[in-house]
Amino acid sequence: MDTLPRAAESQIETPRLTQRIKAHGTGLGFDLVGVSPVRDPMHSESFAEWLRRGYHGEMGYMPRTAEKRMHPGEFLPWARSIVSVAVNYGTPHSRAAEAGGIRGWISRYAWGDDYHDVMQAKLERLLEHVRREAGREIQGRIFVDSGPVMDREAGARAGIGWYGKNTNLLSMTIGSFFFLGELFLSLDLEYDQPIRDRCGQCRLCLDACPTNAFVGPYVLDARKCISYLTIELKGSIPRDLRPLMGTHIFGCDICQDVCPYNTTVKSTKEQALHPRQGLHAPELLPLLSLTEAAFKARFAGSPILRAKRRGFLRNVCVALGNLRRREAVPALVAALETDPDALVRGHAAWALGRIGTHEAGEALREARAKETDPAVLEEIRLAMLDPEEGS
Ligand code: B12
Ligand code: SF4
Ligand code: SF4
Repeated sequence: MDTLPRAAESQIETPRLTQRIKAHGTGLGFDLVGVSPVRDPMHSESFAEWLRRGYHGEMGYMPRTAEKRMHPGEFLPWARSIVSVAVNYGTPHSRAAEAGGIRGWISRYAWGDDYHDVMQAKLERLLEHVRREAGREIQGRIFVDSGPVMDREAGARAGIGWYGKNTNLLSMTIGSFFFLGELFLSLDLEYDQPIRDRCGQCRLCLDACPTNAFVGPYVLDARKCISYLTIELKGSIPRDLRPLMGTHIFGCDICQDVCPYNTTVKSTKEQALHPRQGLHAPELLPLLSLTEAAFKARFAGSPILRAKRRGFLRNVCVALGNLRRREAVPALVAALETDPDALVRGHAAWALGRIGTHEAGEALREARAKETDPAVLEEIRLAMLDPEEGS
């Protein structure tokens, strides 16, 4: 948090300043800009209940920072207003995988550069602009999913979108494929109003979730969500959920892809968020042979780094086990025999068990004789016990 020396110029009145901040935000490439006062979240009780029920799983930072998330005015006592911004990351790429090959699915938000970097840079420029315009000493702080702030609560209060039943914020103009960020300011501004719910009787998203992760409308048990399983969960993926994950190797878009408000999504204006080469429906087998260095080089500046090599290759194994293509057996056998990470070897064993060919069975038997890690040995034992297990 920085402060500026008091500027000599006269102060600009609140409505005009608000309009100028919004116009500048739009000029910087934000698709939506809204302003709200600093208040406790509208759904604090739902959040507390979500934590009490343990729906956050291993995301220990959620309960650790809950007090700050629920009381932004105590967390940042100097702050008066929040400028919420949204950047559309939608592109017209279809859900259908590209023709041929053995392919997986990376969620749309992770096709381009890391959004934290893209939005942080724009918000810094917006903050500089606010300081120039305000003509007096102000404080400001930027968040892009980067601190104990509830991005969707701020966005909803600022009229950026309404809470869809899938818990994502939805906008009439850009659907829900957008990122959120905030600029907290020590300025009073003119505030927007929340917009009304437009989900009505629809429940397409709730019914489409392959892991049944929604406890009900607006409540997600993150522990079952493919996004959590493929990105946030660091260890072994629960065996009963693996068969439900399809070919997702990083995140999931299903509950947004089915939403009627996403059928006519405009393509992002942000070049950095357009898909990098090979990330739309990527070929899976080459990913299994990525070394640590190759993984870091291939995904430099991408959100995919968050899963780390071990988590990402674990996910690739699960997708291959679900595809059950015999052409994948040699690559899975190589992973089972030589991957340096026990997590990857264990999930490769599971995938071989699911594919269940003679060659896969032989590889499992041989690995059982050589493997020393107890968790991998258990995966091998279960894979050999019942190749159809979990299907
Ligand atoms: C933890 C987290 C996750 C977790 C948990 C998700 C979740 N729903 O909470 C996991 C890993 C599963 C996840 C997944 C995804 N995430 Co996420 N995630 C977050 C994070 C860090 C915190 C969210 C949070 O506070 N959760 C707590 C729970 C209780 O909140 P909630 O589920 O939203 O519940 C609220 C509503 O349901 C509402 N509510 C409750 N009852 C009622 C009743 C009514 C009538 C109404 C109207 C509302 C309402 O109040 C609750 C509390 O606010 C935010 C960033 C941030 N700092 O805010 C990003 C964030 C929410 N994620 C984001 C994205 C893009 C995703 C994915 C789409 C990524 C992907 N493709 O895989 C998926 C979407 C999955 C889904 N259906 O939500 C974006 C969402 C942008 C948007 N348009 O909404 C955010 C805002 C990041 C960002 N800065 O852009 N995420
Ligand atoms: S992101 Fe996928 S797994 Fe998670 S709630 Fe939506 S449909 Fe279900
Ligand atoms: S699919 Fe239907 S219920 Fe779900 S967010 Fe979209 S409009 Fe709302």
